[in-house]
Amino acid sequence: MSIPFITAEEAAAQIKNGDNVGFSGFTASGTPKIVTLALARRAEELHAKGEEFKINLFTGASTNDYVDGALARAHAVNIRTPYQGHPETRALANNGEMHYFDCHLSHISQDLRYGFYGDIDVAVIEVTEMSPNGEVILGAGLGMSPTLAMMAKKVIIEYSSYYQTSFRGFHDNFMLADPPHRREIPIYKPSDRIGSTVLKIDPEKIIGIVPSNESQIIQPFTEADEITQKISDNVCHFLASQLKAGKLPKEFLPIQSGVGNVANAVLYGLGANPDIPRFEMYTEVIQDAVIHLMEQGSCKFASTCALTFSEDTMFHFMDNIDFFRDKILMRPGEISNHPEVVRRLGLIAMNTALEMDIYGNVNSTHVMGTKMMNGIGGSADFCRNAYLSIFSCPSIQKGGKISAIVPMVSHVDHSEHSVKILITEQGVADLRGLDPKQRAEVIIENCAHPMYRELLHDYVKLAQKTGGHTPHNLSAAFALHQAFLDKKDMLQADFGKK
Ligand code: 0RQ
Repeated sequence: MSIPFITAEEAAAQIKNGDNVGFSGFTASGTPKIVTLALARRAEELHAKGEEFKINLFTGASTNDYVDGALARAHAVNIRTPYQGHPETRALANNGEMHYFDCHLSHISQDLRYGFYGDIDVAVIEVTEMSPNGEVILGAGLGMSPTLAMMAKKVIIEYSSYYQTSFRGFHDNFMLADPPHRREIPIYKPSDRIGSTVLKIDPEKIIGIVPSNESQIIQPFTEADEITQKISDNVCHFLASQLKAGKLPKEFLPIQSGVGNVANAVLYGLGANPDIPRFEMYTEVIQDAVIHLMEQGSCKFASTCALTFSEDTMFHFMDNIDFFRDKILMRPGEISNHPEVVRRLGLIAMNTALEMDIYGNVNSTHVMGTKMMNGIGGSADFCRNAYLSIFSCPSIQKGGKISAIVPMVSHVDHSEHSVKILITEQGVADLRGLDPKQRAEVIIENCAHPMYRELLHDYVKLAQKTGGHTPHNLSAAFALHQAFLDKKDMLQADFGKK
């Protein structure tokens, strides 16, 4: 059968109010681009006529302005999951217009297959090559395309000619059988391929192909500032010291690294550190730094779900694609982040926190306990199961008006039972083997900013009057947060009168 070429508008017209719609991609990479823009225009036109139009939006991870931005501006999203990082989507999540539920990225594909969220009415999948029998080569982000392709009642293909070089060979499409039939995932080292380079989509379900040449538009990273550099130095020295002390195998272990400036600086730092052996990565996203480290020889291999490169790096990658062919595999998010593999390979997992408390609980998602920032993303997939789980962040924010070390986190994403190491620009708190009272001492002394240490010690003294294994004074535990909300400065908290 021949599959017709259609316009983005014709494709968008196939999506109905209330549909569950799944999009390919992971972070800003590999998402559809022009179908979503047409869908946003369609929503605006229908709203102008007084008609309701909202979809339920499912993706592998966060997306970009083509998806989250355009659809949020068009007020076209009812339910959103599993992760977002766009200011306009964030605003809708926080003002209650959009129902956002934040979900582990390794869970979303299986939760859809389990039927937790209903059917997928339409999937829109970006591809870079396609054969008439429905075999496609995906783009720069794999996300949950295998699950979407299997579940969707209708599939729209956005055929991208932006990628000028063939991506054939970089993908490892694989889908797990669901319980009670699930077996082990046969990945014993980051470079083990378990699936297929092509994704097979039933051609009967494909309603049309929309040609596109839109770019990914990913901004390059800014140079590391002094604080970011200090955090990166602390992470690198800590890992080198663990190797020296025999607490990490001498071959080193694969690295998972979150997204952002700290993650980027840490990777450059590891690459430049003569005490760190050449390493592999088993991670969910690779950014510009990894390409540089591969060319330099310090990163040997990366298993990832997406290539989240700035435009210059993407062109550099495509110009030199043969060099990278045996060094990168892109897998579905449920495999790139799978706890079974994370535990087996013994990853060094490095993620970023908004705030950490004196006992080692971490908040990555909610500002002052209430306002959603992005979501948990893949951080917990890795943190809970890693060999070493490290969380880092600057010790203060907003010119010192906020301390990242607080008596009790205002929202818990990663509990004290999963978090092993905390790192700020001030230093490293190694929590392994410490009881809560010992942890509080180490975290305050090594990680809190000096301007907050006395206040935090005052809290500990007050909490110890209540006693217990993990001392807290429940009416004072959020005094720093309350001081920021009332007086715009956590330092105004006062434990003297409690
Ligand atoms: O505010 O934007 O107004 O300047 O939060 O903070 O320090 O720039 O940190 O951009 O690295 O993001 C945890 C959000 C960190 C991110 C988080 C304010 C601060 C600033 C941003 P401004 P920074 P980053 C891989 C794994 C969860 C998902 C995850 C994240 C803004 O890393 O979303 O790990 N992680 N995914 O001023 C109030 C505090 C604050 C605060 C920072 N305690 N209170 N505001 N800020 N701390 C990715 C995937 O899963 C695909």
